[in-house]
Parts: sequence; C-alpha cells; structure tokens
Amino acid sequence: MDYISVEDAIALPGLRLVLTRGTPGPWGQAVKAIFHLKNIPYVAAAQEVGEPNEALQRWTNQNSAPVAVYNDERPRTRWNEILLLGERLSPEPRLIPNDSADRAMMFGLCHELCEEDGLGWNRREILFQMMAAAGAPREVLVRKYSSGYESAHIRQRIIDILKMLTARLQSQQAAGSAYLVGMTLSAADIYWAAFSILFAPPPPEICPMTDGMRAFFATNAPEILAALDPQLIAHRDRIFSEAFALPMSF
Ligand SMILES: N[C@@H](CCC(=O)N[C@@H](CS)C(=O)NCC(=O)O)C(=O)O
Repeated sequence: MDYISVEDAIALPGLRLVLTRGTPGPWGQAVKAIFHLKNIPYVAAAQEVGEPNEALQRWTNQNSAPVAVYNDERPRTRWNEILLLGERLSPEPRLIPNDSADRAMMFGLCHELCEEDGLGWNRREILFQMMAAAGAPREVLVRKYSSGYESAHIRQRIIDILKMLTARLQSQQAAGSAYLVGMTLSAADIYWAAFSILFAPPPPEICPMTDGMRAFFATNAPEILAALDPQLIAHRDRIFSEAFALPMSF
C-alpha cells in the first residue's frame, strides 16, 4: 500500500483516505472495499496505531482511522458518514439499499458490526485484555475505545451478534438471496467480511499478515468458535472475492 503523510494529504484536492498503516483494521479495509467497488480514486494517507498522529488530530479533531476527506468538505471520521459520502460520490454500485425497510436493516446490521458495543468493538476489548495479560498493555487505546463493560457482557454480545448474522443469512437464503440484506450486495456484507478478520483471519493470499498477527487475531475461545458458523465464513469468503481488491494491502 502506498501511503503519503497526512501533512502532504491535507494540501491535495479530491478524496483522501486516512488508513491505519501495517494492520488490516476492519473499519479501514471495509472503507477501501467501498471506494474500490465504486471505482472512486483516492490517495491513502497513513495513520499510526496508538500514536498521537498530531497532523491528523489538527486536521480532523480526532486521531483514529479511517477518515475520508473530499476536497474542502468536513472530514468524515465515522463508518456511516464515510459510507454516505461514497454513495453520494458514486451511487453505483449501490451499497445502501433503496428500499427504506432494507435500508434500516442494513444500517442496523452495520451498527451491530461497527459501533461501540458491537462485534468489532467487543472483539477489540478482548484483544486489549490479551495484550494486558501478555504484559504489553496498550493504555492509550484502552482509554480511547473501552466501553466499560465487563468480560461476560463482551463475550455474550459477540456470540449474540454472530448468531444473529447466521440466522439472517439462513432466512435470506430461504428467500432466495445470497446477501445479508435485500437481493444484492450491501455495505452490511462488506462490513461482516471485514470484521471476520478479527475472528478467523483469511489465508495469506487474501490477507498477507505476519504469522504473529494472524495468531493474535484468530479467536480460540470455544464459545465464540462455536458461534462462528461455517456459513458465516463461506459468506465472507465470497464477499472477499466479489468486493475487495485482493490481496488486501495495508
Ligand atoms: N470512528 C471510527 C472507528 C474507528 C476505529 O475504531 N479505528 C481504530 C481501528 S482499530 C483505530 O484507528 N485504531 C488505531 C488508533 O486509534 O490509533 C468509525 O466509526 O468508523
């Protein structure tokens, strides 16, 4: 992945995406897939995980990634703002369903995947606990992202969301759809595929990460593995080949 610095990106016109360098962060990988599918060109600027990222802080009033900045519009720092921007810049292929009920379902599913107390957020809480247990706590990141919930809640939410996604895939299949919402690909499929990286990292030809990072991301908690239905993995494998530029780069 070719990155420029945030300092250099600020001066450029067009679309700038700030992405975390060196980690297949699911929020960022999903954003890349959205702009890739829509064929919207962008320049990638690097955010360094857990660092002050001072230029990014000055530019966007926060220092997380991903961020999308289009021309001199306000920086979009949340998954939903970034998705809406992509949909506006290039309405096709449509990733937000047209039908209002499907649209509400799609945003609801993405909320459960992307937001605080959702799938990715709770998985990250477990990764923080593992880093602390290994003697390498990331205080800055815990401070930034901790939801304050205890372990039992965190695990149960992950299990509930995985089961809900499986049930959703099954009911969609029964209705003749191969996607989580409606009859076509939507952002919900993309976000599930991206967050699956934090549970079952895809093979190196799809996501070339180090062995250490792969082992760290792979969940080995029996109760979570039990909820990670093979259908969920088959679905994300299909979405990777349909919607992502492969191999992923970061
Ligand atoms: N605010 C974001 C979520 C962003 C987020 O959680 N980013 C994490 C990805 S792990 C990040 O930037 N972590 C690195 C850091 O904070 O330095 C959204 O709603 O899309």
